[in-house]
Parts: sequence; structure tokens; C-alpha cells
Amino acid sequence: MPRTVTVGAAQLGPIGRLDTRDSVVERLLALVRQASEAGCDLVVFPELSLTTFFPRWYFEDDADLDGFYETEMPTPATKPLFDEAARLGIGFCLGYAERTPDGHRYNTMILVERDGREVARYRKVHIPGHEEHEPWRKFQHLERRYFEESPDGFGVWRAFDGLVGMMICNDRRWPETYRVMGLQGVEMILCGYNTPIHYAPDPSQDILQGFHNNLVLQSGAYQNGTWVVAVAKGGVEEGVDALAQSCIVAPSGQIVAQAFTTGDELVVARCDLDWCARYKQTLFDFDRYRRPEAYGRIAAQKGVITPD
Ligand code: CDT
Repeated sequence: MPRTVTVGAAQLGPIGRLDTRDSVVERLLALVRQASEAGCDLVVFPELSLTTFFPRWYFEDDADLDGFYETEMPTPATKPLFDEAARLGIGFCLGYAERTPDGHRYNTMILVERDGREVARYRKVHIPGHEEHEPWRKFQHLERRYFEESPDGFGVWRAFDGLVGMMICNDRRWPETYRVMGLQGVEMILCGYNTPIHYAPDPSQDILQGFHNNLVLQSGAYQNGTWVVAVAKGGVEEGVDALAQSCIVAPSGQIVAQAFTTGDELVVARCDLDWCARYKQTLFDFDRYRRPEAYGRIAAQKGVITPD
């Protein structure tokens, strides 16, 4: 039996601070229905799909912050999405800000199967940006203030007739992310992102945002023989321009489909999961060629230690 998953990368355009959850879910539903017409098995939404990218602001008062987090999933506002996707027989992956019953705050993606069953929740491992208010910036990137690092690491789950993993935005820049999932046989990695074009610590990188996005996604896919589905919330949101260019990357490292707008747009590709084996069983046959005894520093050491 061929294992083909038709995937829709459901890119979102900007979400305003005052946009209601209901209005956002209407947009998600429109994309799910479009995906159904396109024959999709799975729709992937961006990081923090239900709200504006709120880490761009410094909030002194926790009360202003709390409204951006979901304390359960589904919520009353997102239940129509869960119901409609199950009715259409489409699975989905949705990014949102999570506040757990015991008060932890995570940047989370949930994966739901075609029958509506929750497969897994993934919490972001690599939290970028800064902890304290830095008024010199044009806008903040306070993810490190508003989210905790995941204690769970990178999982891979049996779903959609294959082996599926998740990563969130900054995770995609780190080769360890892909390799830890590669070592669990991952065949499709789902990724949501919000990437401001302007990078205040080094603006020379601004013009390279699209290049760096493709670079990491393509190399991660190829070096681990996996599909990668990367989905943006792009466009100018509350005055901040964010990278769009959502794309689907094959295990060969080739981009097979890419968004051409910066707004709500569905990008579709038929992904043959068996294609992964071409890379996993040849050039990247881990069992045959990897040398973990030569890689000890990767897991043992955090920062750089230069020779004396
Ligand atoms: N959302 C997210 O992780 N964004 C980061 C921005 C760069 S670090 C300030 C990213 O890696 O795209």
C-alpha cells in the first residue's frame, strides 16, 4: 500500500491584537474547507495561530498577558474547528499559547488525527529572544519572558500512516532538532513559525530571512530523509513585517511547494512517505555510517569551549 499523505500548509496572514478568537477560527475553517476540496489528509497551521504574535510587546501586568493563552484545548472558540475537521476527515496541527492548570506557560502545537483523536502536544524546546524589556528595539521579542522551555524534548508519533514529529519556529534553525527526530525514524516534521524580518541584534540578517528559512528546512529534511512542512504567519502584523514563504520540503531537500502571498494561503503537496527510505537507507543510513562516539560534545556541552 502506498503511504501518501496529502498535506496543506495553511499559511495565515496577520492577526490583529483586537481580532477575536471566533474571527480567527472562521479563517482556519475556510482553510480547512479549502483543504478538503484539495483532497488533504492533514492541514498544518502556524505557531500561535489563534492570536497576534504578542511577544513583540512588553506587558508589566500579567492580566494583560493572560488573555493570549489557552487553558484548555479545544476551547469553546476552537471546538468548531475540531468538529469540522473530524466531519471532513482531515487531521490538523495547530499552534497556540498554552497555560497549564498548574500555571506553566508553553508555546505549543497540538496534532489531531483525521478521526478527531488527539495524537500529541509538542511544546517548543528552543525559546529565542530575551527575558527583559529592551526599549532600544523597534519591537520586543519576549518569548523568553512569556514561555518556558519544554521539559519533554522532541517526540515522534505514529500518525497519518507514518512517523510524524513537530517543531516550532526557532527549533527549525537547530540541526539537533531534526536529528533527534531523525533518530526516531521521523518521516514528516510539522513546523509553524512567526519570523520577523527585522532582527534587531544584527540587522544585516534581515535581507537573508527567506534564504535562511529555506537553508535550514532543506538541509534538515535532506540530512534526515524526511518531509518538512513549514507554515508561516506572515505579512505586516501590528506594524511588524514577518516572513511568509511557507513551504513543503521533500526528503531530497527540494522545495516541492511554496506560498507566493503573505496572507491566508493553502499550499498543497502529495507527500509519499516511502520516499524517505531512499535517503534513510542509503547516504543517511544512520546505523551504518553515524559515529556517535565522535559526537559526545553535542549532548554533553552547551556553550563553546575553545582549545587552550
Ligand atoms: N517565533 C520565533 O521563534 N521566531 C524566531 C525569531 C528570531 S529570534 C528573535 C525565529 O527563529 O524565527
